[in-house]
Amino acid sequence: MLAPRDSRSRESRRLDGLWRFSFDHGGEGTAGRWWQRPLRDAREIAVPASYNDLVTDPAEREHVGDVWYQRDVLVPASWEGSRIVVRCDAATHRGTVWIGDAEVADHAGGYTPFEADVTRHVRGGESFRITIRVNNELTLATIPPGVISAAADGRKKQRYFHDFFNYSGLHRSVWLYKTPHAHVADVAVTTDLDPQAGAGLVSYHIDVVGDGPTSAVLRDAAGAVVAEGEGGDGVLVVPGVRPWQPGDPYLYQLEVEHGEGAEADRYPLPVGIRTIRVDAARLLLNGQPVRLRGFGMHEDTALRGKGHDDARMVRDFALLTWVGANSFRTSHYPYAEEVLDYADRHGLLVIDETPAVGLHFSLGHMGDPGARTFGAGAIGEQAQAAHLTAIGELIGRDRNHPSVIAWSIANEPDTAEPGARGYFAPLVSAARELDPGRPVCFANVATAPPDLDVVTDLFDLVCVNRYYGWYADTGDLAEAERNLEDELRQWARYGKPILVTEFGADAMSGLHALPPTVWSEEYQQALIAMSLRVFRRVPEVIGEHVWNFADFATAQAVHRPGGNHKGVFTRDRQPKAVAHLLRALWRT
Ligand code: BDP
Repeated sequence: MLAPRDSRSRESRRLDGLWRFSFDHGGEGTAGRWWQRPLRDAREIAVPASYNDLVTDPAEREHVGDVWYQRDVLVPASWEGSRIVVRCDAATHRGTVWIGDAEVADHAGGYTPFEADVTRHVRGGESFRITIRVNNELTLATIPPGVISAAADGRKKQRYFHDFFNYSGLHRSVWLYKTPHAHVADVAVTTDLDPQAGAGLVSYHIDVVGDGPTSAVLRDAAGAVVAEGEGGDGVLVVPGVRPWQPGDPYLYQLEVEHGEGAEADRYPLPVGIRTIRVDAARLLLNGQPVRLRGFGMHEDTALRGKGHDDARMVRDFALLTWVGANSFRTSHYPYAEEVLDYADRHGLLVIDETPAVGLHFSLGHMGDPGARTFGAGAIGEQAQAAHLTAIGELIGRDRNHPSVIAWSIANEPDTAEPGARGYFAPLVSAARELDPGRPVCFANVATAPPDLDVVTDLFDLVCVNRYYGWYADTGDLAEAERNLEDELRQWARYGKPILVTEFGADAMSGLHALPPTVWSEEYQQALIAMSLRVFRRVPEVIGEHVWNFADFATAQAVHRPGGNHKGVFTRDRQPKAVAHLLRALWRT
């Protein structure tokens, strides 16, 4: 799905700001048709933002069910006669949209966009009422999964199996945009390099609606035309190509056109020309081995929760550069498209993850000992269908980003359970079919080591989350060092690149201990230093992503004092001691 972009033929407006807002504690809004009139007793709330940390009542912060957003929108008079679309970048976890009295869209999946053609419901120069119902319930049919129960007073209670707070609401922009009726509906681009000829290849496929010719023009960053093509499919040859890579994230601009003459629709798409390939135990970017240094991250800040915020994004990327990182994983859901655009422009490599987190019902403090995950009554056909949709929407949204180098289709599923193989095999095939060009991976959990895991051979990379020295061998870094190396050497037998997608320790900023003990900044530093030493002794390890970039909010739990403190940076993005160590090691 194409992100809204302005051009000669397209114009867009973000409907960000204050919306009317109501909690639907009694679950009455749908039967009461709340979209048909101004919301009663509404307060104002900010969009984009999670609503949870903007309120003061615990029952509202932890609300499970529907909330309602509403506002009036004026359509510019000059848009009359155009095709008009409403788009919602993220409604977590389900969004339903009404324009006036008409339902125009309903979408499950909290981190991918959806849109509706609303041309027949609105008029240029007039206002309309938009109402969005957002539901945050997680069940065995959703990705991520959860279980809902009833409290004694009748309130719904949400349980989930992942370690970040279930922030809810309109987390990203809502848009109104216009295009011509005959328009570019979608564009898919893949790129290749011909080193002998020193040329780049840009293959494109354009989906259109309506009559008229279709064409594509590729310009360099200075605006000079480097190649042109006619028709909806083609391969553009770029002599003297300047490949996209960290340190030199050079972007060409593809302008796709469809329709007649001055009325034609134009869609501009930045294109980075690069290749990514797995060759035995090496990951090759533009034919050269690449080593990944970076983090698993979260979209998480005080007050805004998971609401996208350009200020946070700019600060996060400044810190990534400062610390010497070249990559990150969008743990544990697709991030805002603005983040990927920014990564494209700044040369960061991204492992792009679906929201399939918590598919492990017996895991540690979040699960129940012995609980089964895969099969009827648990993660069954409905969840698998939702997971498949999530993979399709992730790839459909992000496939044109040069920064995205791999798809991670799940985090820490219970892949020691035999049922995991039947569950994952079709999902991996679907991902490969949708994008034959990028490696497919998932992040393996500690309870599924090489002798128990049943799915790793299906994937291109071995990605492991390991907490030796923290959840295992707590406080004993000598033992942790032996066990970590021993396990990585077992994974090396797959002959595939190994990326350690998580390792780390909680550290309370300002807590010091010599000799180092758990929860101190010194212990976090010692554990990470130990882990990096081990990774450098195992040649198949091609990357290290510390968990986590910054401290983040979780569900309330006795072992999570104010959230998860495995951040290398605090939640307000200041360095802990370990940040300086990483900077010294990564920037050399
Ligand atoms: C892993 C999860 C991650 C958690 C982390 C932790 O992948 O989401 O936050 O452990 O416990 O199990 O800190």
